[in-house]
Amino acid sequence: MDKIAIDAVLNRIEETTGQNANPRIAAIVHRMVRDLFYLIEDLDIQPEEFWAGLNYLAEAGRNGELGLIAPGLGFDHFLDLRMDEAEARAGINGGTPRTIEGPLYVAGAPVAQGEARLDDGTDDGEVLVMEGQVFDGAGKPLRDAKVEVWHANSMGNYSYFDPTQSAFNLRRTIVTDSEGRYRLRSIVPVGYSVPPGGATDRLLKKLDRHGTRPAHIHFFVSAPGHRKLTTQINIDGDPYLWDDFAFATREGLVPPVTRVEDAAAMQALGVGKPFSLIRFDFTLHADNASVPQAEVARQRAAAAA
Ligand code: MBD
Ligand code: FE
Repeated sequence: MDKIAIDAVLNRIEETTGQNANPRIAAIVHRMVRDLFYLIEDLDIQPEEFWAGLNYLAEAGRNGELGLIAPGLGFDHFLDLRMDEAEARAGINGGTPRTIEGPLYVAGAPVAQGEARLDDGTDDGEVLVMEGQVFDGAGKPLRDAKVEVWHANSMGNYSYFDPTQSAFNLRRTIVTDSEGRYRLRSIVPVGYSVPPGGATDRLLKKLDRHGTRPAHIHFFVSAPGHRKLTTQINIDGDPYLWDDFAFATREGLVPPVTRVEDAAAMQALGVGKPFSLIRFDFTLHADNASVPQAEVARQRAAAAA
């Protein structure tokens, strides 16, 4: 069709919008419909392709996979880059880089003061100790900061979504001590892969892509008067480190991993084998009214601790 005819039908559709419409929603819907009409025209989308696409999205929604398709197509990372840019425009620079939350956080994890063991003892993976401090932008330690941490087990699966794991396995909230310190003992995670044969996997295969993330650990770090940080660290050496299906690996989020084989250190930890040690500090920005808040409201799973 020519542009005049397409715009004519688009205008007819938009004109049905009532006086009391929500202006933001109306603007978004008009723009989305317009862009999709032109996509149909420009790519000569056939009716069967249109319905296949609609039913694909419906299935992905029913199976809870939209939260995987979004990062797989780069949307989550794009939103991060836009937030980075908004902060830079407001003069907010430096600090620990953000990276995507992903769809696998569960609210309500047990809270511990200063340090916590995250694993329930059933995973034979390599023991991990991770420790560090939370600082403000001036380098002052933040006491009573909340370090919410969650990660996959050595099969790449997350508790709650993987019902074979105990409740809140590999999930905790750690409150920093008077020097802003946190410390955790856990097991080294393995990278997550999207469910085989699911909507995300099938889409990625059509694109000749994989659906694997490098091994990573998620964090929300928050303190009163400061912007909430959503980030991850990666386990260095993972073959997918810079080949993440969710595009979330960033410079500054790949700390060195030290292998500790010292007998006294192993004894102090109560482990009879070498373990991995990661030191990582977080730096938060002060609250700033001239930029959208960093905390993002979205639907999340919640369970009772
Ligand atoms: C994950 O573990 C994850 O962190 C993201 C972003 C997407 C899917 C699984
Ligand atoms: Fe993850």
